[in-house]
Amino acid sequence: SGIKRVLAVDLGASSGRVMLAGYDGARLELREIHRFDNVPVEDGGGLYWDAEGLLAEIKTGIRIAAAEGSPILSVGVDTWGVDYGWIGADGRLLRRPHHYRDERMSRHAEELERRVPPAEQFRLSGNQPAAINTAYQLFADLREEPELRERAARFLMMPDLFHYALSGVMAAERTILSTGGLLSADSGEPSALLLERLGIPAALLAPIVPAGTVLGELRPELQAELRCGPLRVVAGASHDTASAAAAVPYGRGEAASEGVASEGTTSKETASEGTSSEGTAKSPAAELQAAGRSAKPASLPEAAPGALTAAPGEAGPAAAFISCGTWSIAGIETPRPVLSEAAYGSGLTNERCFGGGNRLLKNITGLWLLQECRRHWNAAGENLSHADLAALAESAGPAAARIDPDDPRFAAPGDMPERVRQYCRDAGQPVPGSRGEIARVILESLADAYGRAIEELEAISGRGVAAVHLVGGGSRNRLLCRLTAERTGRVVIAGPVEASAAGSALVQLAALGELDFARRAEIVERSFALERYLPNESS
Ligand code: ADP
Ligand code: LRH
Repeated sequence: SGIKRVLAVDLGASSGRVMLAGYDGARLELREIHRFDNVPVEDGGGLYWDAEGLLAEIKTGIRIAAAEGSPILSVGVDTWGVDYGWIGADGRLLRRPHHYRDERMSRHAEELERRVPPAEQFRLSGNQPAAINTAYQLFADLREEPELRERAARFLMMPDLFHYALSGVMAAERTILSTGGLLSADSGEPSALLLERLGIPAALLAPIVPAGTVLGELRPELQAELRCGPLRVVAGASHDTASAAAAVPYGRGEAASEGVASEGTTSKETASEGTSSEGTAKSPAAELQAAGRSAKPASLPEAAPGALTAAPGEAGPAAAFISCGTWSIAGIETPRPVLSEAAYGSGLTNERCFGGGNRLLKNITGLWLLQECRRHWNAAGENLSHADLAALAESAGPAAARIDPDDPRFAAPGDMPERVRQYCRDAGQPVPGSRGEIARVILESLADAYGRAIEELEAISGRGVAAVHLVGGGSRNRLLCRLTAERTGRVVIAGPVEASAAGSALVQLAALGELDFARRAEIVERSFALERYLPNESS
């Protein structure tokens, strides 16, 4: 048939999925083949990822997809940022990869700062100096486990690790490597200066490849084991945020907010047009009506997809995105890394895109806060789904307190509901009581943080932000979408939900010569139900 199929494996910090993407030349169809939780492992006080378990899940997904019988061209894996595994001289993983929330990093902060002052780290790499950065983690490992200097042949970032297991080829894909503070912002090559200051031997890095590199074929043993054909292994934009950004349908709906960004006021319209075709999902307009507010359909001009705003990196109004999963990453694409004092001071970071551009980003502690609350409540006998929590937050009504989602007290796993309460107590604010109230405090605080981040991105990039694309699992949370429209004062275009998998599929198909990436926005618009939320007056 004319349908080209690829497998997109998307591993988030909270869950993983194997998605089968079919492209017929116009639309991309994504179908979930296999989904699993990504559960960190605690061992001897350390926090790790179960890499072997994740590989087994990836293999299960490939096996199930192959059993359907239609030919599959390729498989590609994208994952969360900054983490990596150590590979020994025999080509095997030396031990479980550390989780970025592992607490060992606190023991090295002082020495790291002495070796590379944070402002210099930013200037050199373009990455905000956060404790979770790959460069810092490598430094900590080499100090705490000096034997690694003898035993380790390489370190491989998480997607590279899985691509290696699948193809036998070791490579360092640039978008994922660019999350860790190791690359020079200017060249995109390893920074010799940073490596030297941190005592990280350059030989530990695998050869660097650009996003969209066909690494090889699935290893013959795996083809036999999984009963599948010789599908290729493609290193796509293998950082999940880079993949998600590759699926942002820039151009759609931005014109609707003209005047909003420039005048700095919010639209008088209180409704947005729902385009969802998902099951029984209510449109935002219907939801607002249900909530007792007036709703009238917004008049949005029909325009050629992609024609409403300048492409990323060009002058003129831009669309920003917020990739909303375990983390919330607010970003805007720029032609080059932005290394100004203001960017550093505002906590922004720069990461590489598929195709070579730059993303100027703010990493905000995201739905992690809600995930940990859910874990805590469910451990105590509840059985709350993500949708249940969103509904509780909705019915709790506006929150009377706010937290700073990025406060360090929220970083490690633990009793998140109590930490939220304690934060409010310490700040002399009303303390939320019920589950819904706590969830509402979190969601409103996140939306506030998004509002601040969009202002900063706009000011520092010098590009007016006309619209915000909210993608990832969090785009399922209508309250969050609505609050984001309110607090950013911009039209919010929600979806795709599975943006990282969609981006992975688009990049794989482009790498195989089956898709023109320049048409991606139009393809995404045609393929996924996107919903628009207009900023309104009441909050
Ligand atoms: P990651 O890739 O980081 O693991 P996802 O993009 O899968 O994260 O997003 C997961 C988050 O999406 C959950 O923590 C939850 O807050 C939100 N989410 C998922 N499904 C729903 C839903 N039905 N309603 C509301 N929120 C949801
Ligand atoms: C989101 C993400 C983000 C950060 C974090 C560690 O999943 O990739 O961009 O790098 O994980």
